[in-house]
Amino acid sequence: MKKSDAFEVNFDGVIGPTHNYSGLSYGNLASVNSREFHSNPKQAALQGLEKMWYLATHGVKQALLPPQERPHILTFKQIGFQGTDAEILEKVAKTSPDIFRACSSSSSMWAANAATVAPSTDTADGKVHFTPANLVSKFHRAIEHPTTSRILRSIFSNDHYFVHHSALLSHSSLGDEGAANHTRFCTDYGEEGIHLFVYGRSAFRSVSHEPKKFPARQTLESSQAIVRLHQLQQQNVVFAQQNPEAIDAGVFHNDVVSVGNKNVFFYHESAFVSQENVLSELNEKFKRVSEKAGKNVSELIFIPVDSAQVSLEDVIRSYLFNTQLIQPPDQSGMLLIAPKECEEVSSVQKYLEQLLSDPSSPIQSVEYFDLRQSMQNGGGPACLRLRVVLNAEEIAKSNLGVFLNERLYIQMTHWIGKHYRDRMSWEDLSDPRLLNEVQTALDELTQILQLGSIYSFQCIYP
Ligand code: SUG
Repeated sequence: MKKSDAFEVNFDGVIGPTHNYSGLSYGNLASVNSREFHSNPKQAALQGLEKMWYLATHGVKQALLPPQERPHILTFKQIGFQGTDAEILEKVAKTSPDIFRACSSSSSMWAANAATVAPSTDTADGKVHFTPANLVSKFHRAIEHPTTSRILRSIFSNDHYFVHHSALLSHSSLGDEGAANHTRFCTDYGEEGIHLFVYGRSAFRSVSHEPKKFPARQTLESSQAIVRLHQLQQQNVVFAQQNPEAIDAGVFHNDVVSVGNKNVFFYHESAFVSQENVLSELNEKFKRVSEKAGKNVSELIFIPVDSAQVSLEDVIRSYLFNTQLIQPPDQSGMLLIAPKECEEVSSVQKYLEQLLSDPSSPIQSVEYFDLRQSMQNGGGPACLRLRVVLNAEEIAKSNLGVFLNERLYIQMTHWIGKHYRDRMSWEDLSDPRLLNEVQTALDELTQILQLGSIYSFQCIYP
């Protein structure tokens, strides 16, 4: 098998049937500002599916991750609620509405936070490594990893090719938000890559400065643990601290201020502490692997955006960097998958116009998507996908039932149409019939995707 027979596969989280706005993520401005809005789960799921289908029809390998079961009865039981499922739901909704909301979020849709992944070209044992993110910083997200782990193990079940680690210890010192704070650079997907790990604070070491207002979710120690678990070479790794001012402005994950693909890095000037050092270390390390691969590409291409062009506030309003930077096989230049908000924020629209008119820019086109249902919770195009670099043999050993093709696209459109509500308010969320609707839908989905039993209502999993 040629090394270059490797692909970046985008695994998008299917937006779940309880998608709603509960204002659960302090530090994420969109989430807090949308609290109490009515959501439309059906529209949300179709918006996500349209993005996936666009990429699939442009030759990009696209797969999907199923939503998690919500409301999460198991968590209610673990914290002492007793009775039948219907009795538990009623009790929690009446006595602990905040816990009810936290356990009803469809937040697993933001697959960039599902896990961190290392491709087999970069790991000492030559296998693909997965570590689900513990997401300890937010209660509603900290309950995701056991199911995430089962889903990943079910898709990548062959232990000759795939290694699954448990989520890191659920303690704030090891706060891990997954691939949202990780970027891999390479000359080709099948060649050795450089891994950029971005953290917001250190649990044990004093770092130059930390955010004053909003929480820094990722720690240096968790990123270091992932590097060890995934058997990455230190010479191929760069650690960078996220700029605390950016976190305080609402940049709760690094993928809100930067995005990279292959040899291109697109970022805001206020992304990192000691930005110049971070960039030069990245470039030095990239040059080494590039020379090793014997490629013409020897330097990273940096596309910085400064505050005079686009302010940090506009970055957060538009999600300019929460875009997907894609190399479609049918195009020479790179394509940016952007949310519609980028067309609506004038500084960003102007910036993108200039970028595209520059013939030397590696980014040659932009496609805008209406992902408003997700965006209102702070989740743009890049949040919705987990990138997994796989070679052709590894793809063949994966569960192909989750890879999007025309048949699955049609099945998913019908499935969403059949099972999803088009409005979700607090009354809808606490409607006792919702649980049964969700379980029926998810049970059918596991059959469509050939995943076996992954939900606790299907078996005795914790
Ligand atoms: O963790 N929002 C998510 C958004 C995650 C975006 N992901 C990336 N940047 N990769 C979060 O803050 C809001 C849920 C609510 O408020 O109902 C929420 O969880």
